[in-house]
Amino acid sequence: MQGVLFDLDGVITDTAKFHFKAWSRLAKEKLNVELPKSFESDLKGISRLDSMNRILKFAGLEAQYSDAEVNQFAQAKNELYLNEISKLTQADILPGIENLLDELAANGVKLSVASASKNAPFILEKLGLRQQFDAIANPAKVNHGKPAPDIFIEAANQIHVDPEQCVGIEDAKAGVEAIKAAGATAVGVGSTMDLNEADVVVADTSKLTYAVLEEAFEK
Ligand code: B16
Ligand code: MG
Repeated sequence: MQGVLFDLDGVITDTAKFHFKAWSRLAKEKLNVELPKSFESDLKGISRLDSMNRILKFAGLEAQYSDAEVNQFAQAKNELYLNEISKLTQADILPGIENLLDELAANGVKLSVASASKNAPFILEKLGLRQQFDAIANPAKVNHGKPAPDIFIEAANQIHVDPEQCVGIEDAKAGVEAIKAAGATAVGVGSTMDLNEADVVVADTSKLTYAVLEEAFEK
């Protein structure tokens, strides 16, 4: 294992609740629609614009707005979201992650972020983790979102490691599919039922160690 490719939301920190809060407010205020709680997990790993389009579809409003209006809604959601994540601190790092990053670095493993979020650099800065990573893949540079492999391939390219020599860590089904499609080893965080395509699944981030990742890689 020469590289580890990290998803952000749900692996390094839990931003899904802030995404949901911002999307719910946007949907209520601009579309007069109440989003069901299931959207919190359904939008995991899905890009901002794809999320917006899914919400419009749910509301039965997909043909009602121009591209410019849809973009404006997505931008308004991001402003609400930025307000939430500006409060993030080191205390919001998920359990076990700081230890894992130290262990991996001590073993000479390169670390890269493969998040769909354009806010990833800002979030890592807020968490005090920006310097721990060798690279952050830019989602604006890739053609297809998860479950396509693009962002994981880009994250591996950024650290100059072949995806086959990397382990990817994900909490979303679309993300696990993306890791496998990139040719890397997939470690899932969450329920085995949702993440059945992963090579190894752990229940939560506190179970992520160098040994678990190395074992998944050697499997
Ligand atoms: P932004 P991940 C994803 O992060 C989130 O899970 C998803 O809900 C969000 O819409 C997407 O990032 C885009 O985020 O609006 O900040 O660019 O799980 O890929 O780390
Ligand atoms: Mg995620």
